[in-house]
Amino acid sequence: MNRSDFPILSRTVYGKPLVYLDNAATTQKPQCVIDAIAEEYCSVNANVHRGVHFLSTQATELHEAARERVRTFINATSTTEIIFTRGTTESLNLMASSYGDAFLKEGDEVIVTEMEHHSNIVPWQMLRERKGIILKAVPIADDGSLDLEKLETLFTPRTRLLSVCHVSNVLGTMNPIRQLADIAHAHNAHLLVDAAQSVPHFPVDVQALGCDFLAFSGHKVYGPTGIGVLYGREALLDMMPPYQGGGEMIARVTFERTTYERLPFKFEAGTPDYVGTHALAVALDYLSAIGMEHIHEHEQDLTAYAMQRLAEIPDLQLYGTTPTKDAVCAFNINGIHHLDLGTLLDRLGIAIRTGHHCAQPLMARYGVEGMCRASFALYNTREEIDALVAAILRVRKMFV
Ligand code: C6P
Repeated sequence: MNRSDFPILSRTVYGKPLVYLDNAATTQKPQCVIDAIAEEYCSVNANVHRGVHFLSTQATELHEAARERVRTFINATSTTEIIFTRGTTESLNLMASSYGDAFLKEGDEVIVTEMEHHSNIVPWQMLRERKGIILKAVPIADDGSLDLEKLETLFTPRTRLLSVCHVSNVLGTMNPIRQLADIAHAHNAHLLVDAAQSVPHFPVDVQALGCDFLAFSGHKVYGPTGIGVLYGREALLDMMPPYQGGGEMIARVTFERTTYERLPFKFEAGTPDYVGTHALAVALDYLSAIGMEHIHEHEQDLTAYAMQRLAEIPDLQLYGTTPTKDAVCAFNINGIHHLDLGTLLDRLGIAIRTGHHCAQPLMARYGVEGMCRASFALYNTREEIDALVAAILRVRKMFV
């Protein structure tokens, strides 16, 4: 993997080389993505789907080509199934709102898991307040794997949706999505996948997974911030009402009645982030050129190496120890507060995330307030993991 494609990786912090291990929060951007943003503003910029003029047509072509690029990247059957949003969070809020309106009545049930990010919990709780739906959470085992037996017992005839992360942003657990799709469908429920932490790391094929909906963020997949995707099966999206009203999403407006645009525009009110969509497509091209299988292999090696090296540190507790685990290592060290450890590592040039990782119910499950988390990307190296371990040992000496 070519680190020199990522300009930020050559900078120093506090006079130390940057060791960036906070990739689950956001990934760094390759030069081609940065250039794509600058070039579009320099030479193409115009609003899309509106003008007949040259620039608007060109910007629209780039924007719709990006939709096709996303389609091929996740192997959706049609671009009508690719909705651009601001990110995973907005995709999941769109689901709670529109899917909630179309498919959920008072007393209907949505099942999530104990390892969900707040983005896949809070929108359903807000819907519960509005509509009186029932929200259930599948428990996890100590190693961070889903309790599939328990999951089966949570389904009732009122269960409409199972909504799960593909990969946990804290534990790194890779959930068996194909199996979960089969379980959900056997109970006449739909499956929504929060793929924020899987699309950046390995090939994701929505048809092979058998999911009904899938969400991810551009900024975690080496693209820009402020752009994301919701994939949905066309037949289901067709049955869902718009999420927001305004320009772009209408067919005809009178004061008496408004009709809506066809898919996917029905869900895309307002000027879209067309520079973001193009830059996202450039990021996906960059990943495809390297090969998602190749990236996965590299990150699996880093994850296994990091787990092994971290386990050598005395008093270190690892969270998430399933064999099917990817790109994330969460840990605490007895006697050192996670914020202190993160702050001191930062002074040594090492960026990790500390805190509750937007997964407070998961922290409660493990009886902690927070954790440290190192998370990997295609440009990380075993040497950086060695640097992390050496720095942790150095900090630990200050406390024992
Ligand atoms: N997790 C992390 O450090 P947004 O913020 O919309 O791009 O993504 C939200 C989100 C949803 N689901 C999962 C599994 C996630 O990991 C995230 C984002 C970051 O873990 C920031 S909190």
